[in-house]
Amino acid sequence: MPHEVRGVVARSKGAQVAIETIVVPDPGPGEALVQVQSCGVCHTDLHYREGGINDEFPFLLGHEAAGVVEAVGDGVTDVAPGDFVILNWRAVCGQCRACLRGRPWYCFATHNAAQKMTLADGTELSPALGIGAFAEKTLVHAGQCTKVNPAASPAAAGLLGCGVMAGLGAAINTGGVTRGDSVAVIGCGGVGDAAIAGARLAGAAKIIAVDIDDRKLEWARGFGATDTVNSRETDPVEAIRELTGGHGADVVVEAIGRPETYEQAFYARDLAGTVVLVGVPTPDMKIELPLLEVFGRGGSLKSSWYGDCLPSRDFPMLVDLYLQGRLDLDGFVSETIGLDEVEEAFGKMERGEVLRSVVNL
Ligand code: PAD
Ligand code: ZN
Repeated sequence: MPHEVRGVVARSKGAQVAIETIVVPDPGPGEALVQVQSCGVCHTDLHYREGGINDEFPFLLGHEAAGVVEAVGDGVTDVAPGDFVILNWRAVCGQCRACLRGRPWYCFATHNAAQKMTLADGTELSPALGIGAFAEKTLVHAGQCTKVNPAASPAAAGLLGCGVMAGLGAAINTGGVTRGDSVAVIGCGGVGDAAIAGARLAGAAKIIAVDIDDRKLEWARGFGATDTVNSRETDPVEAIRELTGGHGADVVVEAIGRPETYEQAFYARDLAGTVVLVGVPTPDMKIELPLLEVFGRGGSLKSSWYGDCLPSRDFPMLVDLYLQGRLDLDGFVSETIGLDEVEEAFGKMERGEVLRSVVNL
């Protein structure tokens, strides 16, 4: 029997989102039906609504979620009804060339549910990042459910499902930040602050937060920034060099996705340092750099998708660190809201008033 639930749908490009009745099928082979408890509002949901990802409207938004498995389809053995899970958008296939090379965090053929959720009239929905969790229930591939300790609050745990994992992983997994490193993070929204928290967890000695908003810099200190730079007032490249003995930082994380801030990151790193781009640019953006500088500075220029995370490895570990009080996930939850407040939350996000608004269901 299909389930009729409420969900937040973006019908067409730029139109305000609205709550609609969603029809969720029972799980087929390899699938899981999840009762969503919390789902964070991420920038990517807004990108979907604006048609910035693709044109496959209508979208069922929401993808940064935690909940309880209600039912599973045939052949599912890793999760069972009653399990507390974080939903992920990297259900690795185990068979693509990245998986076969032992690098499943680059998996090129991740799994999603085979069946479609629909509107009441049968119109097929495109779930954001293959999840669609601004809904009372959602249908995913069982591999998209990562079991974690149920002692964690769903609002905090769910954030590991996207933005916080992306930032933490950009620092730890992609950037390889380690004990004693100097790290600079440009852009201190939810993703940048998570990179700061990740750098602190990894033992970085100096963590420089850069933003154009003093309120964001204040929050960044709370997550572990040792120094802050308002780049509206101060040249961030000069400031980062000054704070690192004139050299630049070992690892610079760009968490905005703009050419000018990428360029700052490029010049603010030490020789042989690492730049990690985790901010998502738009298709029109271009960057020009002297090739001799690219060569002469050595080191590496990397980009980070989903923090190069492996959900089965990283989510349970990070939830445990959270429960031990070593990772402040609650600090990312600026407010909890209802399903009917997602549109308002987009506004707050754009005005920089929140790190994360989290829908509680
Ligand atoms: P956000 O809008 O909350 O944060 C962006 C921050 O950048 C804000 O604090 C701004 O004040 C600051 N900022 C803006 N312009 C500048 C500037 N010129 N100089 C300095 N600071 C500036 O977004 P977010 O933290 O949720 O997301 C950040 C990016 O990460 C965004 O592009 C998002 O799409 C991307 C993202 N990537 C992944 C991934 O897998 N790579 C996952 C999730 C989100
Ligand atoms: Zn996201």
